[in-house]
Amino acid sequence: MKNHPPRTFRDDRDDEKFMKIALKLSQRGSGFTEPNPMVGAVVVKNGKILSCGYHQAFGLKHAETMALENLTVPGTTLYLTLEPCSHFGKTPPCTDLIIAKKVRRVVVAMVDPNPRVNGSGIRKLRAHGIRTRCGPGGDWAAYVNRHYLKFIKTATPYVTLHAGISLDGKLTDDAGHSRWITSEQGRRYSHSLRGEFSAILAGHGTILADNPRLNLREPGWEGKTLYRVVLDSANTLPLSLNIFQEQERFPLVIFSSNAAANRKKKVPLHFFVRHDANGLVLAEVLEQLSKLGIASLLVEGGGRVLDSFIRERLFDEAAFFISDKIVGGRNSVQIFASGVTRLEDALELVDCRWSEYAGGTMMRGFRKCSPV
Ligand code: AOF
Ligand code: ZN
Repeated sequence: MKNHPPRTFRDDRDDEKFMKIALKLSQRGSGFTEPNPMVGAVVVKNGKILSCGYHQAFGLKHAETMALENLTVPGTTLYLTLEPCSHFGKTPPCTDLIIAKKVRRVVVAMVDPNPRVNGSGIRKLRAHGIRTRCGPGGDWAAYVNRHYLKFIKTATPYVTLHAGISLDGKLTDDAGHSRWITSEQGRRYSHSLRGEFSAILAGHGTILADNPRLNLREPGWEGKTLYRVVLDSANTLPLSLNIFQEQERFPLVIFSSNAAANRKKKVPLHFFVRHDANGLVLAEVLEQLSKLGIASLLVEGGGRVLDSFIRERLFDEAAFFISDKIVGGRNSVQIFASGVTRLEDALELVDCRWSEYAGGTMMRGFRKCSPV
């Protein structure tokens, strides 16, 4: 057994500080790494950062490799937002590089639940006499990687509901129009939100009414691929719609009922699934999306689609853009038209964060008992 010096309070305080830097860094990969995680790495010696790295995009170098590959200094402390991998995947095990570079101490924010890692990275480092601490920044790390964590643990995409609603919870006016319930700035924020996800989903009604492109137009997402998922039970959407354009960068995935009269595939990723009284069976839709490697899904509406996801509790998070307008109207579409019968059954969102913008407020909150 090696004799390690006792850990001082100074060490602990620095661990939190450097892990925060690694976590901020990791988020630069947001939207580009899925279905793999965002990871940040910071290499420190004598209280100074010598190098750092982050996982930039799916299939590219792991964060640890980016931070260590050109480093020649031994005896460093390595801060990692996720346990290092110890398996041969698209890249060799990062633990081997950490050992070869004679890193003295490794601090990880959390264990990687990927069954191919799941503690083995930490065990390997310890077996080679590298002091390893797990935990600092763990809550933040789990929040940052919530898409990855749900997908790796349940093989189901992380689902976020997105809606632009009036102050009185309406998605449309009395005549059924939704343009524009939210302000210009709210719409820009909500477009940018799309970039954080692997896929975006909309129903047949929205596609016909708005003829949206469902693409990424805001700065910062250049080069990102985004799957567009459309629910079209009867398979009746005309090919002249905007959604059929730009399929190279924004692949189109269509789901129709296996009872549709027209069973002809309109795009290569056209799937026919079961249909019940409420529409397409969403669990089957999600299962198929997970087979495509889609780790996260932003559900953009319209009213019927949002209602189904809420009714079946098939969401993890909600991002609502609430405008400073009262719309009213008996025929206007509500956010959850089918509702609950008793107040005790109302859906509760937890850990809600509110931010203001010109003309409205954005709320992001989580479904209680989300499996993450
Ligand atoms: C990443 N980036 O910085 C780290 C990862 O298929 P591979 O070889 O890229 O391995 C993917 C797995 O490696 C991933 O699911 C996670 O368990 C582990 N760590 N992955 O993409 C990184 N550190
Ligand atoms: Zn790795």
